[in-house]
Amino acid sequence: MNRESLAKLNIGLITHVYCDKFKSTKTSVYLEITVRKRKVMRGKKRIIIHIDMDHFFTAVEERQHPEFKGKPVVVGADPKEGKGRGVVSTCNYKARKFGIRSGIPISRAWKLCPEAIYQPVDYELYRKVSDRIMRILRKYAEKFERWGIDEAFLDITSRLNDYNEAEALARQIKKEIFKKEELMCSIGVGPNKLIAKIASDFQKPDGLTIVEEKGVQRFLAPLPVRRLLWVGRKTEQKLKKMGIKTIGDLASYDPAVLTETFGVMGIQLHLMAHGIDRSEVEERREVKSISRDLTFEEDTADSEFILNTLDKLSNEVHKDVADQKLCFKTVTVKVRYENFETHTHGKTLPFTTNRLRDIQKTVRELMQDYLRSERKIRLVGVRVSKFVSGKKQKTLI
Ligand code: TTP
Ligand code: MG
Repeated sequence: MNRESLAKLNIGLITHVYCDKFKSTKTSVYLEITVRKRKVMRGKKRIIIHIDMDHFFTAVEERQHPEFKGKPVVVGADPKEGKGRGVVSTCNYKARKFGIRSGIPISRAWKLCPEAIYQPVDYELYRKVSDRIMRILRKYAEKFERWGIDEAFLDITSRLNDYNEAEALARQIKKEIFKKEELMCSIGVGPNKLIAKIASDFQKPDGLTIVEEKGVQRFLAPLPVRRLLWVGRKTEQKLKKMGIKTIGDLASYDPAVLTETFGVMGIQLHLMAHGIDRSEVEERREVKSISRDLTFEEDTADSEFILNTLDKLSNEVHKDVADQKLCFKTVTVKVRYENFETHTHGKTLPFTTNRLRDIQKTVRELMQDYLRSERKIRLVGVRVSKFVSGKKQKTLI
């Protein structure tokens, strides 16, 4: 595909881009991206709040166990005195001082801080707490969007007049969450979701960061590109090789080269670096997928054992699905071999269902290819997705 058609395709795909002009010649393609002032100015400028709970799982554990106070706490797999094989879900700020982070092997966490308190993951409890927090938040906004287990966006434009009022509201939200749940959160306030989210992460824990539209560029410029949504480690490395470390570097980079290098995401990167994000705060299905993973005590090629484990994981997933009165269409398995090579394989059923046996049967079917080889498996997982609410479901048992 040549540069011109690539860029045209990109424009077609990114429907929310504010693109007034698109110019292209044989040798250069560039997008002139300007905010459509007419349209934006006609309406009131948006004020968006993003709330993210501080070290959520461990904060809930600390609340349940006052004796943990002041100690490093890690929630995740059993460390088994350094021989454990799962990962850290999260840890409190005291444990972060030792270098522990979400996602690192639990064995490494143990090496970094054997004296920390290690707690298993209690999803059911965290979900209940999360549901209560979301109920508190929802009432503050006309438009509310739960973004994950411990974060949400609120569009408060229609209820407030300016950023002073937004600041007062943010403080009130913090106060109410603390009073009712004894938990702390960090809040970001900004002209769109992107800025609000980056702002909530800016001063953690117990932070409140307000970025008005006129201060967006100044706020973003010194931050590392990794702070932008969708910039993962790989993109970060690629940008680094291009000499782009900060969001300011990215903002001043030629968008044509970004598009050429990253395709559709190049435009997105350019827009994000300029703090542009038109996406709406919208209520949507609260969960996109429900999953459970398990790392085996020892790598194994024992088919029966693996399938029995998957049945148990299916059972746990099903419990969550039933609790939330959901019906699903897609079932996916995850397999990680001993060399960490990881595969996911999914199947969309021709019907929607909420039955355990549909999960178990599909999982067993999907696993067949992976069990034929003698390769040892380290981790397996089950995920269901493509939900419809149980209430809307007509074709159930
Ligand atoms: P985060 O909000 O990313 O992390 P956090 O709330 O623990 O810490 P912070 O104060 O920096 O916001 O994630 C919310 C919860 O999601 C977290 O408490 C545990 C869970 N989680 C995982 O299980 N695995 C992960 O890799 C991450 C990042 C989070
Ligand atoms: Mg959090």
